[in-house]
Amino acid sequence: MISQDTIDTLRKAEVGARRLFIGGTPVDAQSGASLQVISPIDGCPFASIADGGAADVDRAVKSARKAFAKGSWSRAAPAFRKKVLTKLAELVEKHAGELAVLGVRDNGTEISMAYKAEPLSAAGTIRYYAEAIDKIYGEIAPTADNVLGLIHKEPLGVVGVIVPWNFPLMIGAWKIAPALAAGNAIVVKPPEIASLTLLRLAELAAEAGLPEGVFNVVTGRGPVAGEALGLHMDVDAIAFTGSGPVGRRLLEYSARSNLKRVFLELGGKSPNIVFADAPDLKQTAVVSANGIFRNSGQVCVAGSRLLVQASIYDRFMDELLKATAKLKVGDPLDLSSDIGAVSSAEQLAKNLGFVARAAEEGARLVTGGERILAETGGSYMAPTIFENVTEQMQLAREEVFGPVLGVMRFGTEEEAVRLANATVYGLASAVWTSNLSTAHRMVRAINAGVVHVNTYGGADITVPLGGFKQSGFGRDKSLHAIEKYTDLKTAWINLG
Ligand code: TXE
Repeated sequence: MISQDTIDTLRKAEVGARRLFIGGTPVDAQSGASLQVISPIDGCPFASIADGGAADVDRAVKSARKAFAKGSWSRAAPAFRKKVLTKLAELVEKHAGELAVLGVRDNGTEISMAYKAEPLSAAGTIRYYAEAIDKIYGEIAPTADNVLGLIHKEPLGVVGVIVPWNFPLMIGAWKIAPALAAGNAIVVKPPEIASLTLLRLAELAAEAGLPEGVFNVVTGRGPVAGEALGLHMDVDAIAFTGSGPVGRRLLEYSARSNLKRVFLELGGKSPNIVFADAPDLKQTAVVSANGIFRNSGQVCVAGSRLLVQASIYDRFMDELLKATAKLKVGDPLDLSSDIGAVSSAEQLAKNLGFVARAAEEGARLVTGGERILAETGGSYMAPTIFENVTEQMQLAREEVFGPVLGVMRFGTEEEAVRLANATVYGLASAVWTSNLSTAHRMVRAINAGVVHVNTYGGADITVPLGGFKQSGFGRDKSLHAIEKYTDLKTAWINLG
């Protein structure tokens, strides 16, 4: 773990004006425009990023296409690609402190979480796909004797990567690493409110020996730079994590342009289901509180709907409130903070809007519900719990993406399944029970990409992540993710 002294030194580092990264070098946006970077820690600007536009995206895509066609990455020996990506993983680890603190200044995630979840996790992801490069084989089809059917796996070409601000490095790496491992060139559009770590990652990739033009970054606004990437005629695929409305736009852009593939990881309203026979109510409460409140609830798999069996309801709520009260909200660069700042003033206002509507609709506020530490100038929110939430309420249907938990009670297993599946989402879920049969039945019955049993979150890189229903399609993580970034080519050879 990083020390408080190191954090306190790094937090003062000058960041200045950051430029786009195209063709292996920093460049200005063609318009010369820039965007201020405001830290949610204190509401103060501390850097600026280039406000990239369509011309910059075009330049980045051309640079990526040129690098792809040249073949110094796309057709390089797998051993070379493995060496470069392994070196990149090492560099990310070496600069973990710098990257973690830079990211926290940008998006407010508590450093105790960000240090592991951002640079260290990204390094692990990059190393995982680096290791995979020389272990993936093509196939020989089971044909008749007079022909040979070969199935080649080829990179797609130019892949656009659009990621959100909650964990830009971790989520970015889930897409960047397999896309690069497969031999693609990429253009990354970071989130406008948290671009700094991905810009730094591109520099480290160049230092690791990635040929110029293979990894480009265009910072800027979603509806401008993001839209230009989505509409570009020479981008072969877009890998996206973010909101449902933008996911839908990307599908439209694809239809209106070149039918590029679009992979979407969208939001969730994930149920966390506690049965009366949960192994340890106290521990279940602690993990459940962390499962919604860490990073101020800005986690795509956050357990934002808590379903508690009626017979233990009062006891469990008691434990949950105790666990929540112990979570310390504060300066995200203080190692003792369990929860940092909400990513921006806009997001905080949106969260408070959800709170007001939940109260209007008749849910009962148990704790929190307000902005705190306003004197810092930053965006901090108290962990918030509502009970008596019904499935019709906004709080049960829409993703808040903030530290707001809605609690419902259930009687039977059937009722739990019905409530769990009563949303348009299907990203994550959890079941707490000591009964193996209940656990397995629930795993089958819940419509979600992941069902945790007796834990919440924490799955490693070896397993896929992604949603059912309107939580999107296409999986990040695991060897399955590489398939998204490769195309199959058949060679049908007449042997005479
Ligand atoms: O997301 P957006 P925002 C949800 C969450 C949150 C809400 C808004 O509910 O409150 O979305 O967050 C880029 N064409 N999630 O506004 O807008 C944008 O620049 C192309 C849940 O940050 O989806 C950024 O890089 N790109 C989610 C990225 O899309 C566009 C994580 C995501 O931004 C674009 C994030 C456009 N027209 C938000 N408009 C999760 N569950 O993980 C924006 N972008």
